[in-house]
Amino acid sequence: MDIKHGSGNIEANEILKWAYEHGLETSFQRASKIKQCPIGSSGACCRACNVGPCRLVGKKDEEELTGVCGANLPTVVSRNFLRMIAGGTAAHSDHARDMVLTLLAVARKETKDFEIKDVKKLFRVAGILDINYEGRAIHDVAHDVAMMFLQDFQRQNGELNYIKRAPKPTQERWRKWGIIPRNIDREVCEAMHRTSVGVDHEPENLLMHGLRTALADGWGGSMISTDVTDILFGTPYPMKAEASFGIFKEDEVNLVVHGHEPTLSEKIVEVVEEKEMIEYAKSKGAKGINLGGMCCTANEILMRHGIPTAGGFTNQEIGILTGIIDAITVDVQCIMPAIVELSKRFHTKIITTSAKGKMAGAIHIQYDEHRAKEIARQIVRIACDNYVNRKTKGSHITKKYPMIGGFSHEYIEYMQGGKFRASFRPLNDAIISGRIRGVVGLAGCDNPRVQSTGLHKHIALELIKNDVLIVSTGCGSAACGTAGYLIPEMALESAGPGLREVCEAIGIPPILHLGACVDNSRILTILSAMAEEGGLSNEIGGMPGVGIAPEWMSEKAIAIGCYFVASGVPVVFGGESPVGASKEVAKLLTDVCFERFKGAFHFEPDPDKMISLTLMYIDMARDALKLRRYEKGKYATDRILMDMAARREIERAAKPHIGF
Ligand code: BF8
Repeated sequence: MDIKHGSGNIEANEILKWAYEHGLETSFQRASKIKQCPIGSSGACCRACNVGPCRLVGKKDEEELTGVCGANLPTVVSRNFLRMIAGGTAAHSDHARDMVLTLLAVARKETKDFEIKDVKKLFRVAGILDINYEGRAIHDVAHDVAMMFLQDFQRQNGELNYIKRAPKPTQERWRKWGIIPRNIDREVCEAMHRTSVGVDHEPENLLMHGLRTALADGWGGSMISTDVTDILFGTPYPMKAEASFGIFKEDEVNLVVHGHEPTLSEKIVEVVEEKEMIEYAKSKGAKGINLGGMCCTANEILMRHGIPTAGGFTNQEIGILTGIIDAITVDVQCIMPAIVELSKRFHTKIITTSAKGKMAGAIHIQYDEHRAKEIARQIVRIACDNYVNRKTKGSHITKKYPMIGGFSHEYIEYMQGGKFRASFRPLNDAIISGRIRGVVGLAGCDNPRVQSTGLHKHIALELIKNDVLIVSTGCGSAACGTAGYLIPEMALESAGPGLREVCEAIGIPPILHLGACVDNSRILTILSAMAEEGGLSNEIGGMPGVGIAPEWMSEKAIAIGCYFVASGVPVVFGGESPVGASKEVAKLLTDVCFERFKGAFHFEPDPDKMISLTLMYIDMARDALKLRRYEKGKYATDRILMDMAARREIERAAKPHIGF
């Protein structure tokens, strides 16, 4: 299949081929028809006021290329980038706010539909927040935790609650450069203010506020969301599930939950098990109710209940093309409006549930945490009623892959020493000895402009071959799951000898599914625990770890990339660079960020160069920490399929960073 019309997933490609033959369009065809605007995609289009838009192109030096008001190219590029960070931070953090409000409703006993499932986690979080929990009623502690989290959306000065979870040297860097967030809403609001016409014109000043805003996401919105979700629904531990389009069943009602906030989907998981609901499905001629997930909602319910996933962002239309999804319920983020039109060619009902996210042509059922179960039942009944309307033949295929998901911070700690000796010592030791060369967070979206999910697969395979342990989140996890990579056998088949030994000893896959996109915050706390454990870097910066988002498309991915960079993790993103128009801004994001925080933000479209850059950062960190660099008497990097010219080019590009 043509790379422009295909996914990197075999089953998805089969369905796409069928759709192509039947004249049905998806994001893959639209991406090949609609060319990216080269000016906008490189950050050079200024839309800050109605004098423009001004397109800053031409042969002059970048400082001399200006819009009508005189804003030059580096200013415009950094303003556009800051707006992306603000958008991503707002999305994760508004999700977090809803989670906290649900926790508050539970604490105040305003809803009977939710409870505190993980009291241990509640007490752990209370302890971090310096809230006394011993001998107190659970609901009182939950109330104090929720109120403390709400402060992160309110206080005008001071620091976010969770800043203290970072290693002290990391915090010191943030204080030195003035990027500690005060409250999430303030940083997002200020980002919008600074980037409105005629305010902040200094690229460095704009980008430092960008990092502050991003930290409000990573150590604020995303981390709060992860913790509150664990408190309400349980901290994940490894759970068997299945992935790909074969999860849908011909003879059952197929209902898909898609989006991000896990409150309603948790209730749907419960009600599909109710006898009354199953009888209702049977009354419509189905054998039962089959629940599946998509995007990050899928990750949330997969890692807590083993609910199967149909995949990530680009799979939402392909799911409809199977012809056997009876209803898809969506809430917020990463929902393609195209699914409404496509669903009309089949019988699939699209149900929106958030006042923040409606679509013309969809059914809207307003979610309310105070009557969540009742709403969940209403949605399940719609799916059951629609089962009888399956007429149009789709392209259902039955292949699915087993997978394991749900490696939380707490479980990773537990798996390294059991209940009484849980620690990060074995992981640190494996890195020190060189059995594990480094750790990569494989995150971010899948993207129809590249061979969607194909880059995740390629990069994941090459890295585990090179003894790099992968932790995956979001659609990165979905891509690995639908490729059949999230099983322990992958270690035997594809991992390098050191990584294989570690995986076999613990009984884990070489790619650990950590959850949804907000769960990238779990990577931050894991890195902080590794720093505290000792033997590696005493801060997050300087660890042999890198973040990769090969197919990113969302502003949320940019916010995640930036909070990793500010926390000290080098990051490599694929695709076009949103700051590609300005060398000055690109330099600020690489050299300057590295100097200040030990993180750097690279955009590199070539997948093999992405891998080389990643291994180079890992090996540089290993060298600086004086860890073993050789594997069986040769440089581990020799395994990468790159010619010397390409290697020299990357080393030259990274030269200013060498010497930590
Ligand atoms: O938050 S990885 S496409 S689904 S933005 Fe969206 Fe990207 Fe997927 Fe979850 Ni994250």
